[in-house]
Amino acid sequence: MANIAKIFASRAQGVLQAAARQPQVATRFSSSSTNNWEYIKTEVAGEGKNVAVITLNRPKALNALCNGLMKELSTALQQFGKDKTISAIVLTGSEKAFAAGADIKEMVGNTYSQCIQGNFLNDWTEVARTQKPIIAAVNGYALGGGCELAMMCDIIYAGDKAKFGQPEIALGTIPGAGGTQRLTRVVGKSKAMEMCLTGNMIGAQEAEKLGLASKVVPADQLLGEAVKLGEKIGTHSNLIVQLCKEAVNTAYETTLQEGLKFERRTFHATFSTSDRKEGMTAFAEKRPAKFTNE
Ligand code: CO8
Repeated sequence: MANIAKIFASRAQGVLQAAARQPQVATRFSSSSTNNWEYIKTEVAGEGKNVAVITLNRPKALNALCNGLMKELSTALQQFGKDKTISAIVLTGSEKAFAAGADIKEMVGNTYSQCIQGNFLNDWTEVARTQKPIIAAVNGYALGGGCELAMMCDIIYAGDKAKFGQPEIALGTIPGAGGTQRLTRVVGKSKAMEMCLTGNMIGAQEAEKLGLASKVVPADQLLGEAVKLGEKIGTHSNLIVQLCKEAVNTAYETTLQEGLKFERRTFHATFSTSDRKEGMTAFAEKRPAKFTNE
């Protein structure tokens, strides 16, 4: 037993030393967008230029999510989704607002039949459909559809002044893109009910305490931290990251027994990949893995 413990300890030390030898990545941005976006900005960031950054860019309306913005966001996500050089995507807004919700002025005149026949909200599903990991970097207001958009992402990092809320009730409507569903799964019924029925906002610290955000950082460091997280994810096999994301998401969408079965089968499936073989071989040989996403 003692020998086994020693072998594990020495292997673990080897891996940690190998990790420590890896160069520290400096975060930098380069504008490489070729699209003429009206409502968003796109860039690639990170030492390996493998993290896409999508910035909601409608500052005068606090990034209210109008149809045009949601269409551009969908298109950008599809483009980065297909781009093999991109390992992770960061979605962010401005210092004042991640997004203050769906565009109230745009939808004020909508009728029920227009909502149904125009498939209102259809462009909102792309974020949740994206196979690559998406990190929401939330500064300022994330309200209504803005909070829902952040919750569609895989990980939320919050700036220390971020505010989350579902204020639709004050407008005579209810959340329509996951506010009553995703929020309840994350923070539990009592808190979700309180937020949805009062419209009260919660701050970044409380969001972290509730598990809505996984980290709170000073506002001016938020984007850098989110990109660093994307880079860290990008050091692993993109293929296995995708499978892992799918398995975690399955926990939200099915029963425990079905989820465990899906996880087990997906785990088995990793044994058909070169990257699983490389990852374990590299561990045994005490060297960093070279993943090929195959
Ligand atoms: N829609 C349209 N315009 C907005 C929105 C919005 N959601 N939020 C802010 N704006 C506009 C304001 O009208 C104002 O424009 P203008 O200068 O032309 O008057 C500008 O942004 C700046 O806003 P304020 O002057 O109000 O800024 P303050 O700092 O005083 O207040 C607040 C900031 C508290 C965020 C305030 O703007 C506010 O309460 N906004 C509305 C928040 C809200 O109710 N969000 C929920 C919207 S409904 C929704 O999201 C439903 C989602 C359902 C699914 C998706 C459907 C598509």
